[in-house]
Parts: sequence; structure tokens; C-alpha cells
Amino acid sequence: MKNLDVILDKAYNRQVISDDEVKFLLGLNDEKDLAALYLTARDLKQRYFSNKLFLYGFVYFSTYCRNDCAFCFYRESNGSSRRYRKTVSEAVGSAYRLADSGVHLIDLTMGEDPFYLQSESGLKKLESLVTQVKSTTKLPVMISPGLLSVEYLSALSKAGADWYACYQETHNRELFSRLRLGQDYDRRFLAKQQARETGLLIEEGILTGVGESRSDIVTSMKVMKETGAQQLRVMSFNPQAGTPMSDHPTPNRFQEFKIIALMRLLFPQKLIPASLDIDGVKNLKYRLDAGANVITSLIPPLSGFSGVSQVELDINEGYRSVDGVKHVIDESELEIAPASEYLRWITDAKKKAIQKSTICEAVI
Ligand code: SAM
Ligand code: MD0
Ligand code: SF4
Repeated sequence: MKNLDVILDKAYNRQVISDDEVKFLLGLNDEKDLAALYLTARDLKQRYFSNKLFLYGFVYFSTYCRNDCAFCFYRESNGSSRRYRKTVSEAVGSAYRLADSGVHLIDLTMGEDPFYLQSESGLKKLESLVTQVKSTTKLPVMISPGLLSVEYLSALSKAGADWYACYQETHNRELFSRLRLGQDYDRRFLAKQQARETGLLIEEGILTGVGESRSDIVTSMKVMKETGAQQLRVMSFNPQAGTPMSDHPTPNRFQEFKIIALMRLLFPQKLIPASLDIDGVKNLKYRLDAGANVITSLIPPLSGFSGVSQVELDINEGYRSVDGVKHVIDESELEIAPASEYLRWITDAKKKAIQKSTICEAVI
């Protein structure tokens, strides 16, 4: 049997894949080999999620940020970036439209806005946003506000947030320091552990095309396993005007698709997004074919809300909406999961997370 078939067979049978084998998969280029990789990833997705897909609505409610990430359009020193801070009722309105269109979750995202993070009343305002979005939409909520203190994490968890998304981007410390300028690797990592301790589910993520090596990707896979994150993502880097990485090329998308498939092989039961924030609706089918099972970054058209890596692409045209992606879901022979199925998934994930931490405490 061919080396590739041996590895895919192991993955299919849930046997351990070695670091060298992961690197081998990352090096695949031949069309037939890639097709075999994606097929195994889809088979594993089918085993745990059948043909069902989850959809996440995206509400970027403040684009102000105190940080200076080299890759990001919204870095503080980018004078050309579009800044807004929506009112609670505007954010709730957008969340309501998303819920009404059929998404399973609302992702409340902001830059590290000092208005919320460095003022006395900021936490109260965030709590109120989470509470109002939950009560209006009756949907689970993810918060993606950047680095939070344990006080904020615990208060927002109590206010009803279900998920904390905070991407390390890379697990190579040196590369981290060139991407998230002036930020502390360990502090960002710790926030995710603290969030887990308050009962939040975690999403971890990496960027590809930012100068990482294959070994860095192997390291990320290992760290992702240890963190116990229940959702894992990879995003291709998109260069942004007015940033230090504006001339850094965007990577060939096959690298991202391979990593999506690899994540599905290594973590078949996790949620893995296909983000509309990278290429809009273009390439969505490839991401789903590679084993993703969540479509993220759905944004209501003509609402004045932006994306992150694709600030405007496909939003006002309505392509980043449930109706706008429906034809791709159909072509991929997938189906939008009923709301009850997503609720069941996160209830189970939370139970497992508690059991896991109880077992860990018992062992200690
Ligand atoms: N400010 C919060 C933070 O940084 O955690 C929340 C924003 S978060 C949704 C921004 C994420 O989008 C980053 O962590 C990064 O993974 C991704 N991103 C930002 N700029 C990008 C770019 N130019 N290309 C691809 N992904 C990007
Ligand atoms: C996305 N634009 O899903 C969003 C964002 C934040 N949790 C997610 C990067 O692609
Ligand atoms: Fe700010 Fe987040 Fe962009 Fe970094 S990635 S500059 S923290 S909005």
C-alpha cells in the first residue's frame, strides 16, 4: 500500500498519526492525493456529524483596538481603517436579523476597545450586550473580544456567553512576537485556560501564510490537542492596506484546505469553520469538501457591519447570508442542522469539559 493510503487508513481507524506523517500530508501536492486526503476528512466528518452543518452569525460591534497586530487592518496605528462602535441596540438588531435568517450562534466580536476594556462601566456594558443578544435571539453566544482578565471572563460567562474565541495565530513564540506585536504569548494563552475554568467553551486558531514552517503547524496541532479547545480554525492570511504586512503575499489556498483536512483527521469530533471572511463565498465549497462543518462570518447585508480579514467582500451583495450560501451547501450535499442539534452539541461539549476537569483534579 502507498504511504498516503497507510496514513489515511490509520486516520480513518482513529490510530495515532506521527509528526512525520503529519508533515507528509502537509507536503501533498498531487491532485489525486489531495482528493484522497479530503475524502477521508469528509468521511470522518460524516461519521460524527452526518451531513449536517452549523452556521455562525458575525457581529463586529466595535472596530476600535488598542493593539498593533502586524497582520490586522484594525491595528491601532492604521489610520486608514474604518472605525465604528455600534450601540447595543444596533448590535442586538444585527444579531436578531441573523437569528431570524437561521444561524445557530451569534459571534460578538470587537477589537480590544478601551471603551469596553479600560473603563469602569465597560464590563457592565459587555454583560448587558451578551444578555440582550441571548434574550432576543435565544441563541448561544460566542465572545471574541481579544484578551480578557479573569474578572471579565467570569462575568461574561455568568451573563450567558457560551464560547470564548481567542486565536494564538501560531504556537511558535518567535513568530507570535512578530505577528502580535507587543503582546505576551503566555498571557494570551492563559486567558483561554481561565475561560475554560469559568465554564466557557474555547475556540483556538492559527493563521497560514505568515511565514510558519511545517514543524510550526505540527506544534500547533499538538498544542490544540492539549488546550481542549472544542472549535479549531485556520485562516489564510490576507494582506491589509496600511499595515506592516501589506506587501506580504497571500498564500495559495490549498495550504489552508490541507490544514482543515488535517484538523479533521486529527480531531474528527471538533467543530472546524469554513470562514467567509477569507474569500467571501468563493472557495467555500473547497473548505467544506476538506472537512469543515461550520460556516462562519455570516453578516446581514446593508447593516453597516464589517468583516475582519475581508472588510466588505460579499456583504452588501447578500452573499454572506444564509440565503447566499445555500446553493453551496446544496452542491456539497450537506444540510443546515436543526437548531436543536447545535444546542445538543454544545450541551454535551460543556458536560464533557466539566467531566474532564473533574478527572484532572482527581488525578492531581
Ligand atoms: N480583537 C480580537 C482578537 O484579536 O482576538 C477579536 C478579533 S479576531 C476575530 C481577529 C482574528 O481574525 C485574528 O485573531 C486573526 O486570526 C484573524 N485575522 C485578522 N486579520 C487577518 C488577516 N489580515 N488575514 C487573515 N486573518 C486575519
Ligand atoms: C470569522 N470574521 O468567523 C470572523 C472572525 C471571530 N470569532 C471570528 C475571524 O471568520
Ligand atoms: Fe486588534 Fe484583534 Fe486586530 Fe489584533 S487582531 S489588531 S487585537 S482587532
